Amino acid sequence: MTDFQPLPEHRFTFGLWTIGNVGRDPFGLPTRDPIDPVDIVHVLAEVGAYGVNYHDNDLVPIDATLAEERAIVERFRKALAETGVKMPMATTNTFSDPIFKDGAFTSNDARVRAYAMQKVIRTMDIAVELGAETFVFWGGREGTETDASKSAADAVKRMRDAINFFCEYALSQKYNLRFAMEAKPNEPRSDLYLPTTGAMLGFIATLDHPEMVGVNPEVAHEHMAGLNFMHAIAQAWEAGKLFHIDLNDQLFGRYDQDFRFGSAMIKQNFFLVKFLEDVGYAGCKHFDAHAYRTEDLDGVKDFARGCMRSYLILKDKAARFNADAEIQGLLREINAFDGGFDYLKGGFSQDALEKLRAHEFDRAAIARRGLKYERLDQLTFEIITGVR
Ligand code: GLT
Ligand code: MN
Ligand code: MN
Repeated sequence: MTDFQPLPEHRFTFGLWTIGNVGRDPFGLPTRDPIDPVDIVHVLAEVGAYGVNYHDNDLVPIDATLAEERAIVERFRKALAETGVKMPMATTNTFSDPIFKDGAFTSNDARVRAYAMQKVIRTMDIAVELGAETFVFWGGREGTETDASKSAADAVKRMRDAINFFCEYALSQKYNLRFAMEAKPNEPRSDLYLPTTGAMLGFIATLDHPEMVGVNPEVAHEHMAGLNFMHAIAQAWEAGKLFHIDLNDQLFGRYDQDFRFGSAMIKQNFFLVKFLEDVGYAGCKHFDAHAYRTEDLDGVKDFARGCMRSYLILKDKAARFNADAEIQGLLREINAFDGGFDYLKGGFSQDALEKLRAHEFDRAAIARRGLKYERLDQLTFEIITGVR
């Protein structure tokens, strides 16, 4: 049994924009005051997080001079050193400023595309200086309201050109950085390009340096599309592409709510945590979420502690699932026939083909077999709810 205290080895991180979220929404003004990035670092140290992530403009205002930028970065670096909070992931804001109203890398305007690329390169330089290992791309404006405006195929090509350029830049500078692409189906654009983690994985395979690029899937973004997040994570993991993860929560089909991890879909969260723990995912677990608009700074701390505690509670539940004799017995029974047909495991051969052709299946008998998933799922529920 554990006391569910976050430890550095859990690699729990929060973005400056998550703790610093002021509670603005499309219908309402901020409900909290902005927090200085240095104070956010101290809040994260207080709640026991491992690290902080940031967008360039969470830290340095978009119109800061180079001298101002230097001073801000140095002050931030000092706060990291003082607290021991790490800065493992950075990203570029290519969505807030009006210049990005019709996209950044996919804009029809070459000036906008070039400006976005310059902004990324500047962010990358500082991020590396602060110790970043992962650089995220979330294309919040890379999409359309009307498809009369541009070719969707050109948009993908432009996106590819930009990412290829950044890979070459990182190689030319000998930066030890991995890129992680984050998909989202819509919001703030009506439709975003490359809308799911699966779409991102397909895109990455077409890059010049696919080995440098993976994904940063976010729970809420796949839930907005009604998809099973754990399945997306499993596909990314199996492909060696799970470079980072954005944990939060919300029900299917809603806007991007970015709720506290564990707050909405507990069973899905359980299978997600179980997957990450079973495979030994060792990357950062970033809570890309924010406190309800109702909260003050104490509520923000409750939110941050809640994200980490819920993860650790579900990790404990996953260990109970794995140690439960009845569940493991059922799983053995369910997989009892997994050992057959060994000759198919080596892939195609003339010999395998002939054996397969000649085999007579008792189709009806195989189909009649009960699979015990009702019992298994009930036991899972009882583990999660603490009855077992
Ligand atoms: C923004 C978005 C997130 C992305 C961040 C990275 S910014 O808050 O909703 O999902 O991960 O750019
Ligand atoms: Mn989100
Ligand atoms: Mn995110």
